[in-house]
Amino acid sequence: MRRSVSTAFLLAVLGLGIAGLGAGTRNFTASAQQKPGTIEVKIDNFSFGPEELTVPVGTTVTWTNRDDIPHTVASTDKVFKSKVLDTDEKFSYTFTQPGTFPYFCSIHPKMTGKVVVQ
Ligand SMILES: [Cu+2]
Repeated sequence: MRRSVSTAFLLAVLGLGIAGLGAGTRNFTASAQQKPGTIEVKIDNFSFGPEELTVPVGTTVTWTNRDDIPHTVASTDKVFKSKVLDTDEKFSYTFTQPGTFPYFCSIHPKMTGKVVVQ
């Protein structure tokens, strides 16, 4: 009798522990999805891809020049500006303020893009 009671008690504790673990895992997943990370923008064939993107505050955007000619990444409002990027060179900027950040290539001003930070 005593043994069966303690077994039932143990099973109950185990069950609570597993339920708690499950809740913990869900919370962890939710916060991981909200965490800002790094977003890649490819420069290729005289265009930025994606041309326009929306990211959470704190996100780092990395532009990589996949074209075989040099380009730059220059903020229209002079918030950031890369040096001239040769093929496969990268430029990164971390967006710490919400807002809309249009940019262009200063060598080919018809190349434009936009980052919206929320
Ligand atoms: Cu360019």
